[in-house]
Amino acid sequence: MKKIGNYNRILVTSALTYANGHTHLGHIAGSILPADMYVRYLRLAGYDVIYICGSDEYGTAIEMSAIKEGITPETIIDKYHFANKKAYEDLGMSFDIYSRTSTEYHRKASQDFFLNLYNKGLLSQRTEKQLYSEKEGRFLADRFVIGTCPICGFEEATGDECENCGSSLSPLELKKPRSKITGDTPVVKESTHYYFPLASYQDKLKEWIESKTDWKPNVVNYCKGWFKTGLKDRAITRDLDWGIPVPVEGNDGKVIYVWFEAPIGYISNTIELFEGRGTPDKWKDYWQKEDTKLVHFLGKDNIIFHAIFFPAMLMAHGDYVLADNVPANEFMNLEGSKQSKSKGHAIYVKDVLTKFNPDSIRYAIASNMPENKDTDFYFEDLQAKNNNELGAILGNFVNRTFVFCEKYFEGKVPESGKFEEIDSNITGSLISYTQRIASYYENYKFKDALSETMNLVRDANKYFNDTEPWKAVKESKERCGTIINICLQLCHTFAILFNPVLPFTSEKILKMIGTGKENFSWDRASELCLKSGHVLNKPEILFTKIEDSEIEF
Ligand code: B3M
Ligand code: ZN
Repeated sequence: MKKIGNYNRILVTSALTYANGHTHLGHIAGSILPADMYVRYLRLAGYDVIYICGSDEYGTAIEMSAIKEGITPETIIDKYHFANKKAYEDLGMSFDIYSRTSTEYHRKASQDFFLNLYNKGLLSQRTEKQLYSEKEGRFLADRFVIGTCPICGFEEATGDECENCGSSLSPLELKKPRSKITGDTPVVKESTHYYFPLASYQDKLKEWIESKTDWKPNVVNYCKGWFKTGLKDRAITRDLDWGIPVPVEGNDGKVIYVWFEAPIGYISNTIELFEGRGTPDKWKDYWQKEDTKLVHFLGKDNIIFHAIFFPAMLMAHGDYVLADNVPANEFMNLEGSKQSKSKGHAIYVKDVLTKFNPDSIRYAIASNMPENKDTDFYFEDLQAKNNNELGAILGNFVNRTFVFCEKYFEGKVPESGKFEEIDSNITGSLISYTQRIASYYENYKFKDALSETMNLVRDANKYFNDTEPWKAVKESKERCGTIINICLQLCHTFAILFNPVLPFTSEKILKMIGTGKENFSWDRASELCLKSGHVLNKPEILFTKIEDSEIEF
């Protein structure tokens, strides 16, 4: 297999989606689509890569939704796990596995991990004051309590984190705490919990992050901010009904904290993947060999857990590789304010898929991806991108090439004659285009990768216009054949280069060409792969126009 830097294989994860609601475009823009584009590119380029994702099914987010809907947590997770898995599939996400944290694999992996640290004497037990709701008869862990963030003053911070400033919090730090369910002011009561010694990892984490020269500035800056405040030890158990039991005797009624076990879900899902493939030990290559490149994709609200807390857990354990990169995205807001399933302010994937082509949705999000700052999603933008770019540039080029070939060359790839300068210019540009686009993908610059790919199609349209095949066909059939041969070669190139962002369209173009996947790799995108005389299939329309009435809600 091909090496990427010093690495022999790549392990890509996207933040696990809480199975307490339908997945929305914010998740797609933050962590799912960039990862999917990245792995699709890597596979085409011939790297050994696996892509792991799944549902996050424990924690107070799930228990809270169950209480609100008056059903059991099991019912909630079953409903949303399968709904979200399907929504992602329908949107073309190419996970190697989309599993869940309620599996036996995950229970075992999480408890083993906990015990590994416990047996090393790393976990201390501390009796601490906690918020307790007398009315509900429960401790108000994490999202069961809301209040004002002590760092930024945001009034709706939850007991585990502030979604406004990204700080990780504990319930007692909140000002004006109140129960999320009843609104009551809680009392303080004591409980005993296990603590992870995060503070003692600060120096090691800092050194590790400072050694990273290619991390995005937004991610590094968040981390620097937390180091400045000083990392604190964190409780990793909770008094809750829903969760993975603490695997140490004398802890009845206590479960492992969700942010301790959820990232272990990446590991347990990898174990399940290779078990299913009949090579049960192979997961270790990806997690335990130093020549693995581990990359976590996520939204900015999850940076602390992937760049600080999980790496510290992995350091403490000692058997695992650490992330090579954590290319977190900012948020994609919905016409000006944050998409949030808890607030019902979001565009759900399942809904948008009933109206629009999945590739148009992917393209609109990718071209507006919040790589360095928050962006906004507008339906007008989806319409404009679909009509003016996908339809008018890509669809138009492919369509006119095929229609022309059908009309004048009986739908067969014509012979190519001697190249003129204009021919050599466009075919010669393919090597530098594919190298440039590859480098954008490898450096997590998805917007640039996409716009450069579209620039090549713009060049192709210009080539078609400048060579005027409709005139050439009258003057010299041979010259016209060369032009159409080149245009068809370019269609094959587009099927490859657009695969990361437009997988369905890529398949369609390939089907129209009818050569199968024999030359379907990144290296071949700069070559002229089609043989003259090859019989093409009938052209299909790639993108239909989105009318104004279709984006009125
Ligand atoms: N489920 C948080 C979220 O959906 C969480 C991510 C877990 S990644 C291990 O924002
Ligand atoms: Zn805050």
